[in-house]
Amino acid sequence: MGGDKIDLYKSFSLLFCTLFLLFILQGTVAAESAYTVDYSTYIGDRVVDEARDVYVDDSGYIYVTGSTHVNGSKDVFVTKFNVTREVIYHKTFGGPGDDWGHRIIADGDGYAYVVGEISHDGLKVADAFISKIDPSGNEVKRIYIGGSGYDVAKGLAIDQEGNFYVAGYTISTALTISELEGGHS
Ligand SMILES: [Ca+2]
Repeated sequence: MGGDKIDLYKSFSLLFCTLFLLFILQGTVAAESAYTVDYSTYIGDRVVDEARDVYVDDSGYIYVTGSTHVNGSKDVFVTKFNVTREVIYHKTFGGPGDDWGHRIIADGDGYAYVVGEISHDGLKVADAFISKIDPSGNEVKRIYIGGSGYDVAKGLAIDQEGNFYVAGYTISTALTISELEGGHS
């Protein structure tokens, strides 16, 4: 991963995401002609990668998630930037199939929480998941939510008491919740 790599084919989504974020941060845009780009970068390599969500915490750290190619399949990625746009960490994880991070948020202590879909344990269809990433980029917890069908989490929120709310969709008739034991990447 290199913050200064240039690959026009795969980075459009992240570029759009970044630009959108920076428009909001500037907060002084009066007209379309006044838009300026404060910063843009690329994440990934020479295959199609896609950023799906971006979040800025109260300290100005920026968190991005989506999907990137790793060893022949798509994996979830989580990238954190500091206020000067330096990469704090870039981590990937997932199963043998195609995996996605769809939504990311962070708490006041710098922990990031990402939801999406992961095909794990040889499953041909994905389960929804929620992962907790510590401030250094280590995945400290992953919980699967799924059944026999395709399950995906696309929305995430935390209330003031630390309760998590996950939204998504499923074609399973019953859902179970299980925590990944060890093997965090
Ligand atoms: Ca994968």
